[in-house]
Amino acid sequence: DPYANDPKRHPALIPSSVKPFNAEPPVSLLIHNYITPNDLFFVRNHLPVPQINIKDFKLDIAIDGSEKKAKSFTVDTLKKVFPKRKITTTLQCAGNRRSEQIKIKPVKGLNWGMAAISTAEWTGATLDDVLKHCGVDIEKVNFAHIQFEGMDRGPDGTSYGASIPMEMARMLKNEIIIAYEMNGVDIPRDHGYPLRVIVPGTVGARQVKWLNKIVLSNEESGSHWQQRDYKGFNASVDWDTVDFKKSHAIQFLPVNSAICEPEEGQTLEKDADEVTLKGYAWSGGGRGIFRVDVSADGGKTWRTADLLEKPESLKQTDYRAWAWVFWEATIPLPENHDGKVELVCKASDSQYNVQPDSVEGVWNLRGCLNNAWHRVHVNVAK
Ligand code: MTE
Ligand code: MO
Repeated sequence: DPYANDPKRHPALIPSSVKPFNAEPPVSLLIHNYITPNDLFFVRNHLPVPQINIKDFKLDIAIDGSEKKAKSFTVDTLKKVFPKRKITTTLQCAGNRRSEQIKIKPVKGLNWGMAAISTAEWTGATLDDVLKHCGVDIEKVNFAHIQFEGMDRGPDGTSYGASIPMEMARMLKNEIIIAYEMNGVDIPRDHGYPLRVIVPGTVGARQVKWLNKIVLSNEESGSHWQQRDYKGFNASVDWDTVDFKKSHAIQFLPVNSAICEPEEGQTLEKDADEVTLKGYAWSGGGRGIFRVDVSADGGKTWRTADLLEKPESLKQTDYRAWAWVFWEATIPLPENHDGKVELVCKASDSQYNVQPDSVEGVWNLRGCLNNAWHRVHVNVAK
């Protein structure tokens, strides 16, 4: 069993698959802590967790077609040679909220609820510093992509891999880090021990765990996950007509939000005339959240939620906002509600991108990128 050496996991995590291990925390716990505790951080593994002996571990940096220019670093060297950079980011899987798409029409992918998203403070060396040390200037280099390879391997021997365009590395200069700590401790095995790349504002799939190779190249990563997965399609594309070559790899994520309290199917207090909603909102690309709107009548009328203060130490602006915001709103219930109420939330980000209204409109055969208005149905006891 290639999964026999996987680490122990927190019993509160809700698995969507066990081998490989994939799990999300209960939503009530998700919004309990602005920084997700490591053992409650959602886990998305495509393969067995590799067993790594730190004594033998090296990160190789290579330039495509010129193996001679490869440089290697131990984790100790990364810690000693480069200034420590800390960054708090929210990491979201492209499949977050997929279960809402599955309800409409089956898709291929894990049945994620709304907690395939978590936030941590990462510490590491910036990619920029490390490349500079290798004689590479991100501003001037001619290669079009940066590829990342992990140490987890499939039965055919190929490892997990992904890439980002060099243009993104330039935009995110000083923000992309080769992380060795997660919330102040060594990165736990499930999350990439000993190294993972953190690309703020970007889909989880590019933030390669168990990172042991970086390649500068004119090609995107050739991996299955870059080429034949994690891409967007319209709702009419099916498995007979899909052409992965014609779609872009998902990178920066769209604006999203979800109601974590109350939960679907919950019964509110007897004769309640108002309801308190709590949840999260986040957008990719560094776009902060300008507003979260909530409705208690399925989206006919709206009120604006309160955005809760982020920790002072974050110092993130509306245009370099890498971490989520929590929000709350207490709103009246509609007068003629028949005991059933549809609660809705939607967020606007700092470029005034707004969540689309229907899951039908964003449905796709892989069930990725669900950022439709989030709806929760509750009962009101009479
Ligand atoms: N890196 C490696 N090496 N192997 C993986 O399976 N999964 C990716 C990404 N990096 C993956 C990986 C995906 S799809 C996501 S959403 C994130 O890791 C999940 O990170 P987490 O498990 O720390 O939450
Ligand atoms: Mo993912």
